[in-house]
Amino acid sequence: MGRLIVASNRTAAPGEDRAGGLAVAVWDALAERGGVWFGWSGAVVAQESRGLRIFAVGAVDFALADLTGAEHAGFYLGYANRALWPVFHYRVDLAEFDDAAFDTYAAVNRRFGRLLHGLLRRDDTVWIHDYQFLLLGQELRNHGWQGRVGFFLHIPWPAPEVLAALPQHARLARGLAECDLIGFQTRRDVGNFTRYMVEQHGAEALPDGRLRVFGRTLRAAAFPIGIDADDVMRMAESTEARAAAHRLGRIIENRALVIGVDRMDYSKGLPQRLQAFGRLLDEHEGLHGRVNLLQIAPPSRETVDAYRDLREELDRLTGRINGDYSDLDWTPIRYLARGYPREMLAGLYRLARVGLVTPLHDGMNLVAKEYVAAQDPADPGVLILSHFAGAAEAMDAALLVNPHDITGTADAIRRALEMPADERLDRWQVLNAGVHQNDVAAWRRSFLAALDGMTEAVP
Ligand code: ADQ
Repeated sequence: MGRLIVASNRTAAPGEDRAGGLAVAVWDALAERGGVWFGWSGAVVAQESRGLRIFAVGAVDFALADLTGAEHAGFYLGYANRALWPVFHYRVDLAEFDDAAFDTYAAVNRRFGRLLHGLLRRDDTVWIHDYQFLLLGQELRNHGWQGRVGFFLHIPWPAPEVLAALPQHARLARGLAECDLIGFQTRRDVGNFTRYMVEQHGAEALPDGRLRVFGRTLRAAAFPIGIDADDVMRMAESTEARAAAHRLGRIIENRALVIGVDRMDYSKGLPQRLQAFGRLLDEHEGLHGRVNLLQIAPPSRETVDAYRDLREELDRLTGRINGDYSDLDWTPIRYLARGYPREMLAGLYRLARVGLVTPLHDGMNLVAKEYVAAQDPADPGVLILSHFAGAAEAMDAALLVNPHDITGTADAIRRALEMPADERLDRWQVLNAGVHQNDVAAWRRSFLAALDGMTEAVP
């Protein structure tokens, strides 16, 4: 079996955060098979250095390219984060359609495609990740690459009516179709993708489930990503986890804890979540002084305006709710705009009676799975999960909510707080079994098995 070549915008090269589930999964796959992890170095440099930095870490070779300032602005901050991210998360209103940014996006995919192609050997398998590299497969083909190319999209594939708003959607779809296997988080994404290809590009569904489009045959399928559940369970019992739970526990005393943990992003439904908690307090005086919301949300992409606006909105909402309800010895919302080590998070998940995961749209949402895996099996908490998280497709033993329905979400929090122990346990056992069974190792194995099993790499 040939080498595995993974291409992703960020890698787990030394100095990067290697603790995330995806980093671990990709790392294991590369270590098992031998291979190369190709991507952006994270550095933004002057025009001169445009080659690859190649070095080995154990069995894994890294091949990293820098971005110039103009590339970083147009490709990453521009097209990827100001156009693709909002449209794919149904926020066409926040998207900025800038032709020049798209040109830079295409040019970076072209340059990275050339660099990546230079690394490839005949029997390698290429696995491209996410929305930054929708055109990378096509660039490899342009250089004559005929081997297998897989692609996995970590974010949702939106409904065709929404995607059609993106001026370059057809160009992107044409490029993506050069991949042999296109993996999505959910069946809903596969359905949206298939319908888009059929309606917009006349794709034909073949009897074996593959799609014939743009003169190529490809397969689209769902591979829901998981976490390293054993590792999260272990972390939740670590000294660091216990210390974090103890530190917070001293302050909240015997009040029930509701926890939210998210990258600060408008897709995560944070204002609606705070409003729902506010509504809970509006409607249930009996809960005053008896419940706390801990929201951890480290800012991300702060140079993009929409993210600065979100930060201000969250500051304002927290201030208002705390202003309305705080007492001498109780502040209802603790809002921490920073990241924490994963062990500490696991300890806080375990302490929390309720895990509140209410994105407006999310490819999967790993926090939902981490919350479940971190629970005390003898006394687990309750997961409240948005219908619009990819995770909801397989986690219907959670309390599922529509995050736009503020009253409905507030009711779900109350129900979770009052849930009898036997129901909590029943629901958690179902969720936990799924999280362990469909873990991140199962995800990468099933994707790579499907890709390896594709006999006709190129029609
Ligand atoms: P993200 O949008 O980043 O990922 P998510 O799946 O929730 O969202 O993963 C976030 C990760 O960051 C989790 O592992 C979480 O523990 C960690 N994290 C979040 N807040 C943190 C904090 N304050 N401190 C430390 N760690 C924190 C994208 C897609 C998702 C998809 C993943 C994986 O948007 O839908 O699930 O990729 O495919």
